[in-house]
Amino acid sequence: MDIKMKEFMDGVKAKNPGEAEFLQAVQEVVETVWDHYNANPRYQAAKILERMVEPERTVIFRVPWVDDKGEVQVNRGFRVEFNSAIGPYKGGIRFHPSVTLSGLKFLGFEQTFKNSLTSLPMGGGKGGSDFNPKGKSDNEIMRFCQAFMCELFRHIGPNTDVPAGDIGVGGREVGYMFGMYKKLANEFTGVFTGKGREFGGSIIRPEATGFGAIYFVQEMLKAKGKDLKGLRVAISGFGNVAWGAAMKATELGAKVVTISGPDGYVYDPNGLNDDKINYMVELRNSNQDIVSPYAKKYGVEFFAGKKPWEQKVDIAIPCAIQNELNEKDAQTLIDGGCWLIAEASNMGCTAEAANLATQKITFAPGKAVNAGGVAVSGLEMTQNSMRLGWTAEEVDDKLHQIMTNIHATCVKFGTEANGKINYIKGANIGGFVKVAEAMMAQGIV
Ligand code: 2IT
Repeated sequence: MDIKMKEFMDGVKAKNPGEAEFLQAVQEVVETVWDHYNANPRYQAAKILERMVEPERTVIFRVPWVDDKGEVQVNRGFRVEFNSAIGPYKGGIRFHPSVTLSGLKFLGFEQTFKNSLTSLPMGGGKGGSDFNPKGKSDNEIMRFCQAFMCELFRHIGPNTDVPAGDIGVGGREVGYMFGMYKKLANEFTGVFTGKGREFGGSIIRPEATGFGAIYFVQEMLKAKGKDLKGLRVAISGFGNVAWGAAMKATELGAKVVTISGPDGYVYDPNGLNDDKINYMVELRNSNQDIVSPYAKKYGVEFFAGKKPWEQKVDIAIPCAIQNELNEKDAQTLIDGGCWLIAEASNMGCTAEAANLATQKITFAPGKAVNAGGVAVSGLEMTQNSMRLGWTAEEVDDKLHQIMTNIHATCVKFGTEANGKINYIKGANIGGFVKVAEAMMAQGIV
């Protein structure tokens, strides 16, 4: 490692002790933008990277609520407002027991580059809570969302910070949080995205992350002179992202042979179909966080406690959570003939897995692959500002165009001397340039 880069990273480590996920995300970006950064002394003079790795603001708050038994519960709430150089803070809210400040800082940091890649005017932010939705009643979910919003409402706004869903936060939770915001602020604004269609939500937003991921994979295949038809695809997860990706991949003729949950994974050699995809949604909505009933219903194999990366596939698309695919998994996939890994989850691969896949096969990072979700959130903000709603076709066309453009950006900044596309480098430099230039223009703030 370059000595100056090591010094830089040592400084970040000293300031953020123990924040493994955040440091992992920073390291990946710093490694890939370093040469570009050094070639621009004015960036260094303005300490652009030093400022970029420091969130503009972090809010941490107590979320007390009462469960169905009348017992008081206390969770921790967060909002990391990372960077507002190119637009209001924008990013999802995650409810998951694994949520920590480090996790949300990594997500907010990644979101800044991802949102820049979409070309829409959105800064980066992320929030959430260690609240575990598993097994909670609808009333408990509502009370928690309301308690969470009782504090968060004073920090957000349609021109300040616009949250959305993420793991554990879907249309229902966004609805409850939006309702409480509206009551407290006494304003009907587009302060959230992923809203219900009846109150300003964009058509295609639920599908957007998964659809966008497959549009991006299509572009990756096109660059290789291939297409999706007949390819075997391993997907992990069974939530919103997995659902959209499975639907679009299946529609385009691929065979999606796995889905997974915290309990293990299902191997379905015939591939998913509409009926099975609908059942996946039913499973998710049951709040039980298990996929094993799928295997029982469709008479296929279930592998308890395992991840789907041991199956022989052409393409692997992690759609669940960070670091769900490690170096050993990547090696197993490659040994089984897999030739493309596209992260639809945020930082779905460990650094070692991502590097191995970049060297040996073709790899694309989450901030490019999954940007379709936040891109359609950006389009929802546009529609809210115009007080108009576009048709499914209009939104889908725009989403498709944005994903094609992000791929072109990766090609522009990531093509190596040997002609290979380094998507990590392409996405990081592509995302970095716009934020850096905006920060330069705005002075030391
Ligand atoms: O990780 C992500 O990009 C999201 N959870 C979506 C964020 C958004 O604001 O739509």
